[in-house]
Amino acid sequence: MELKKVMVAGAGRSGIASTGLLIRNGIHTVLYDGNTEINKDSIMTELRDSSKVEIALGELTDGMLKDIDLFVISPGIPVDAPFVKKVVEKGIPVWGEIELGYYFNHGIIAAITGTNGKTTTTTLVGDIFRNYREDSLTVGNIGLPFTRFADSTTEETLVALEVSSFQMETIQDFRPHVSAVLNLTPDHLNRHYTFDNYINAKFRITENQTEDDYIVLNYDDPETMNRVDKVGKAKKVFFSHKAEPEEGAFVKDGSIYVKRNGKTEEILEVDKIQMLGEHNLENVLAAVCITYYMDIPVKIIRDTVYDFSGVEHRIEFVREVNDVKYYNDSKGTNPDAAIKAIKAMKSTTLLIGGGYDKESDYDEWVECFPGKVRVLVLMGETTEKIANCCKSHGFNEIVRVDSLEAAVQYCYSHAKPGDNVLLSPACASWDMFKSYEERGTLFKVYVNGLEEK
Ligand code: UMA
Repeated sequence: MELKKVMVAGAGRSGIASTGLLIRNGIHTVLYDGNTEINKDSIMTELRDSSKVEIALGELTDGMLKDIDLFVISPGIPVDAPFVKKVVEKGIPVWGEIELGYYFNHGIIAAITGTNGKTTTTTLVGDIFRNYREDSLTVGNIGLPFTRFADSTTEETLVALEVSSFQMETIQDFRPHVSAVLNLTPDHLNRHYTFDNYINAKFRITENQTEDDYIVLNYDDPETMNRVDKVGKAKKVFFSHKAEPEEGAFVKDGSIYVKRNGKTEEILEVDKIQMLGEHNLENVLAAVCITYYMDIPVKIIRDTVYDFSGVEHRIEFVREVNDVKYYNDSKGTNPDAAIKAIKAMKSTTLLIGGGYDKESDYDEWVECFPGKVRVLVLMGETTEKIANCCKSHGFNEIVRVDSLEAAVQYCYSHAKPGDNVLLSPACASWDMFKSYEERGTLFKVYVNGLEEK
């Protein structure tokens, strides 16, 4: 397809990166956003070469779409948004930001999705890549848009790419060399409506792969394995900490092994992994599997895993004050992730939860409170929904606050020596914050401001 004039929708991180890529490649670009309050000048400054860019704000009109031969949407924009439907009706192709990046990419992609563990696994895979080859990238849903770097890749570049269900809804030819689906539990149902739609969006990651590619799947995850026969043409390899799959990574006698084409090789010792929790063992197994099948030497995989202590905002230890440990799990944006954080706590916990309503079901989360959570400090849009759920499960230790700072102050005054304070909201952040990163960063600022008594 010849790209002469492209419209990019959404002036967030992905939209600005996509616009930058297009203008770097000499393509006339219109950056569109529904929000009329956006500051055009600051976007123009960020884009540097602004001679090839127009910015259009407000309602999308027919006039704005004149001569547009491709419409690129940011992941936060639903494919059924009325303005996107209008574009489709006009016969203009609609790509997501990942598809645009793929169009300009030359590198070898390992794409990683799943409900939880994506960021940790992608970061670890990216670290292994970097220790093997300087020419490598860690990008995608992780927070650094793929389009920011896609056109600077060479055939040698190793790309660790985190992808979300939102991003997979809008691919066309996107074909990673290795794809990985880490696990599947209900999430983002306000956007995808049903769990099945959400799963189908995620499995599009395998759609264009061929026999020369690999699909890495979690052998222990029932929802993933239920669909194993319907998944793509690529060679399937598995990871498991409970069983020994025919092909892939597994745990035996305290070590991780990989079995490939009938040959088994020991990779590393489980005791030497620094990250807490069973879910992190799964993340390591996935990363081992992905990189081993990309022929990265075992020594590099092993040394990188031993060095890796986890990622920011994911069960991140912040500080100990008055014998109370504070953990930032702002990335616990759905009940499943938040359950994993509670399970990783070694003593009673004051839990800070609640936020943007993704229409999740909180029952399983609340069911794991007894014996672990002393008090739940609630904030944000989902406060009453979660409070009602707690009531129906007989959990009454609830406190309502109207800010994150107040939540931290409450925990500081009420925690007993030996307790943990855990921010793990089970909800997205978008009701009170720009992102989970902003929420986690502010939490750390408040915690770092607490004084020893
Ligand atoms: N907008 C419209 N119309 C709409 C909706 C949004 O014009 O109907 C505009 C908004 O006014 C705003 C822009 O779109 O200006 C925002 O775009 P965006 O929401 O796609 O945000 P980005 O900053 O581009 O961030 C996106 C991802 N955001 C989402 O998927 C919601 C980031 O994932 C990702 O890190 C980033 O691209 C870089 O690739 C965040 C996320 O929460 C971390 N992801 C979800 C998750 O992990 O669960 C999927």
